[in-house]
Amino acid sequence: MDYKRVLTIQDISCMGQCSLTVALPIISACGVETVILPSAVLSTHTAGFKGFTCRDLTEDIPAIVDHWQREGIRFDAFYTGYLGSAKQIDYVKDIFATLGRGDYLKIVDPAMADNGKLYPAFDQGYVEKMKELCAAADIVVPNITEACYMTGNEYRTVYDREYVRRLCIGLQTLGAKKVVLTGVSYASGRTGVMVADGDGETYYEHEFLPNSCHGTGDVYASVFVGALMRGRDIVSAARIAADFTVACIRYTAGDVEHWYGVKFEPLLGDLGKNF
Ligand code: PXL
Repeated sequence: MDYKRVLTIQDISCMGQCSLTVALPIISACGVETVILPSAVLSTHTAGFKGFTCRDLTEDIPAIVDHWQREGIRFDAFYTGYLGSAKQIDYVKDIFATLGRGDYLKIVDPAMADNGKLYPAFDQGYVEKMKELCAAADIVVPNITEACYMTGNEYRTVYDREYVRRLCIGLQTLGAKKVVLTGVSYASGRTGVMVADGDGETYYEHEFLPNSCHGTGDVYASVFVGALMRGRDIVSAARIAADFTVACIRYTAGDVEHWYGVKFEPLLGDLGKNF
């Protein structure tokens, strides 16, 4: 087997089933070596818990990267999610430019917004910086809100294919080679992902489950990265990721205590069977 090594750069939310605590187990379950670079350590994620702590790790990154350089450590892919600061984005761009091997892939989930709003830690300055990172990416995996912030389109909850095409073209005009836009819904009870890969667009539609869960974007992007690394093409990877995410949301439905994340762990064994 072709053994791939991914570097994922995002925060550790100690509690909350998102970012690294999701990416590490999921990409590993896909059979891919997963190296982590924590952007920050938070006691919980920022979407619903009150009074969380946050230690930004931006200043630790250069020494870590220097060490990896000295050791000759290289990666087949980079996958970034929630980052700690705008300055960190410059470090991440350097990492993209220096630590890849072979035809390495750069996958950016611009995790900074949802439901029409930026997450509490971010502002327009961060959006501008994230546009730079997306410009350097092979594949970006935004939701509709993030795509709107980065392309200057107004956020809508009801839209047509033309609107979605505008978002994808806007992201590609920034410089992102391929776009996997999540949460694209044209009919009630249905949602899906739009893959714009430069040659055309492919829409994969699936069931919409009303219990919206935090962290589903991270579950989605992690499976997508794992599937790509296991040799799936972009449309197949987008489909496997969507099916797994829906299964996790369904598994979590009905547990009101579990508002902060998706219960993905019992389904990891099934995920591994895809590969
Ligand atoms: O799931 C995205 C995410 C990741 N990390 C932190 C977050 C969020 C979303 O709110 O707060 C710290």
